[in-house]
Amino acid sequence: MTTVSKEIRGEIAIITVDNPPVNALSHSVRQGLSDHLTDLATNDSVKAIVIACAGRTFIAGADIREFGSPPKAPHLGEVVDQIEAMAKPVVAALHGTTLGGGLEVALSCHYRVADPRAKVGLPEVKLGLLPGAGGTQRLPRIAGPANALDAIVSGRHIAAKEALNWGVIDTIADGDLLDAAIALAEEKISDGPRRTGDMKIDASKYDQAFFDGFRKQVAKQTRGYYAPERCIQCVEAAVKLPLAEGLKRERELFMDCMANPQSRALQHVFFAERQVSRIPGISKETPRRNIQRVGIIGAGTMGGGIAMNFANAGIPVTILELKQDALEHGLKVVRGNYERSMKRGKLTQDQVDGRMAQFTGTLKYEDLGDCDLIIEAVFEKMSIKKDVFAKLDQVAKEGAILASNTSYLDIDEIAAATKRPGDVIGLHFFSPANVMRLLEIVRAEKTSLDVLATCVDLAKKIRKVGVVAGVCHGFIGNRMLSPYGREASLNVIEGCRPDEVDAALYNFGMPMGPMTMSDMAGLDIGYMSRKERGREAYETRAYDWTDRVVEAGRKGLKVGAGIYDYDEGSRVPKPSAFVQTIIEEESAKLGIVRKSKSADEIVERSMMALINEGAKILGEGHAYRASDIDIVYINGYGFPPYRGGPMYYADSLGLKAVYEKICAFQKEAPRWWEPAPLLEKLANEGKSFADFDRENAR
Ligand code: T1G
Repeated sequence: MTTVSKEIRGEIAIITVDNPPVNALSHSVRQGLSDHLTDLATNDSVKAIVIACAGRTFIAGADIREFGSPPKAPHLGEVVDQIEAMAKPVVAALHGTTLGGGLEVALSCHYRVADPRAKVGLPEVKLGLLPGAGGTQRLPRIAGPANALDAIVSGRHIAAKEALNWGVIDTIADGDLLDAAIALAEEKISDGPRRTGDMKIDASKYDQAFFDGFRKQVAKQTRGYYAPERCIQCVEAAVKLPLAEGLKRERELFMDCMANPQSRALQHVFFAERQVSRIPGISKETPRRNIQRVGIIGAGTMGGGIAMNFANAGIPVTILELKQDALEHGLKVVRGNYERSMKRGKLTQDQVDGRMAQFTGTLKYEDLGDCDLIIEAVFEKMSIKKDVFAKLDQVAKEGAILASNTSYLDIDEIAAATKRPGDVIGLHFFSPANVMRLLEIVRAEKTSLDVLATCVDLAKKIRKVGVVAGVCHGFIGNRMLSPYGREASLNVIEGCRPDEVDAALYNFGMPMGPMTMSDMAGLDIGYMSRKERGREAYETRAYDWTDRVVEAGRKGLKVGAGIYDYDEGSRVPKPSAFVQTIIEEESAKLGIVRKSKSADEIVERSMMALINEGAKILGEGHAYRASDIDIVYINGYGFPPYRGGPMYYADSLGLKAVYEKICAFQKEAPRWWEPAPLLEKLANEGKSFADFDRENAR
């Protein structure tokens, strides 16, 4: 199939790229563009050229699937330079998401027109890279270094209107995009080419203080990442150097990022995130249920947050509470969330009102009778969940999907409380539910395929990353969190201070340490769960000290004291002498001679526990892929994406080394460190989790 075609209309030539699904700049596209441009350069009857794309979007970037294989000429940089050097005006017609190399192609054109809904961006940094075909040199020239730094270091999508204000596009099409592009091309015949590369930057306005100020501004969000600093250095080069030298510098820094392990890890995450919706037995032909209205039981933090996801997607919501004041409070919190977004400029008043108009509040279960999906977000107690589902069995219409938001309870047991177990599924949202992208879709034993398929599609519709998990205590994420936290806690009782453990894991790349996270979540949740399960069910050495903290009334941040002290109104954790005394007393009771550990030892112990549990989950079939587990941990728990996720990280260490480390830990604590059988098998076969995923490709 020809990926690049050409047609001539009067004096205008139209080059069309057609390389589904996103017109990526595969070799055939680069070759096609170059050949047609060479041909048109000498065609005197053609006075101007339009470059457009078929399908859903203008070019969305280099073909990521070609990374890792030796690049084939013509290289993108050569094509981009060829476009800019054309003697006749070249106009880009932008629609969809013009990203990465696609925007670099557009910037090398002389003029640009966009569909009103078009977006542009340079998201290479999200792949551990930087725009490597002139984007870091041309965007600062046309939009200014400040906007260029914003776009290149954040990788965000920029709407057409903002791009127009930046000068990145010349006009927004009013009507047919191609017609507008042809009209612009005709108009520019007399002006001739306007080369972005020739535009000048007033270097005096962008001194070292400007760049260092930007570095400070983005330090928090780019912590641990390799590419952002190189992106900034490229823009510095654009300010200081002529185009040719700047392009050379960009090439050097691009290759530097490409060679850094973070880029492969981030590319792994990119594809892994797109794998999660591939479910065995589900195809495009699998029937789906039509979700027109959603019922939410519980208008608390979780219920309200969950409901917002559907309202945001334009799906009407009926939200049920037991008491009027709780219902009103819940809806008030939801409105407050939207109004905060409005204050940040993310929503207009009309949009806030439109979202709120999607909500119907009720105190009566009967009012859920017209819902196609009902999600309960009530108290995390099995008896209460079963009551709710028994009631739903009475009131829900035939074919309604009944979902529990439980974070670890047994969905099979909940389903058994109904006469329609095939309609029951787990939809585990992560708090805050209207913000966190992760959704664990828990497939119970009797969940029917069309219910599962419907929920996998629905996750995308509400802009969540939906990962299918099997029924086990804690599903994927919380089940792995448990040993990770246990080992962190044991480090404390054996000699480390809580803040030492937190600092080690924070510096590894976690968003916060496990002690701080426990204080934020509330220590009483784990405390009650342990009391319910009994001392036989858990490692008492790890938790007797935290139980004493709770029994001293220190439930965490919410009461202003937990493992850490907190100043009035502050969320900043401060080491607590009171808690340190409890820790040392508990160590003494256990006859432990306290010994601190290095940051590497602290990280290794928690990471090995995390990986081992992930391997158990994978081996037991409660996750379809190791890469799914990576996506859960990145999106639900903030595992640093530039390390690819816990399973990818294990592969980077080598499974043999991981297995040996776990065996060493097992010698000290046999009960808690049983190596996952799948890990042992892969280690002995010299394989990786990636091999497992390839061999079990769904
Ligand atoms: N290369 C190859 N395949 C790609 C691709 C790409 N750039 N982008 C998307 N796909 C595939 C994706 O794997 C999926 O495949 C299908 O297209 C639909 O994607 C030199 C070096 C464009 C916003 O980083 O952000 O240019 O699973 O499910 O949700 O400076 O895809 O169907 O088989 O995501 O509508 C820079 C990455 C590259 C853009 C569409 N560009 N893509 O989102 O669909 S580096 C990017 C996206 C670069 C130059 C540098 C999104 C999208 P399959 P999808 P979507």
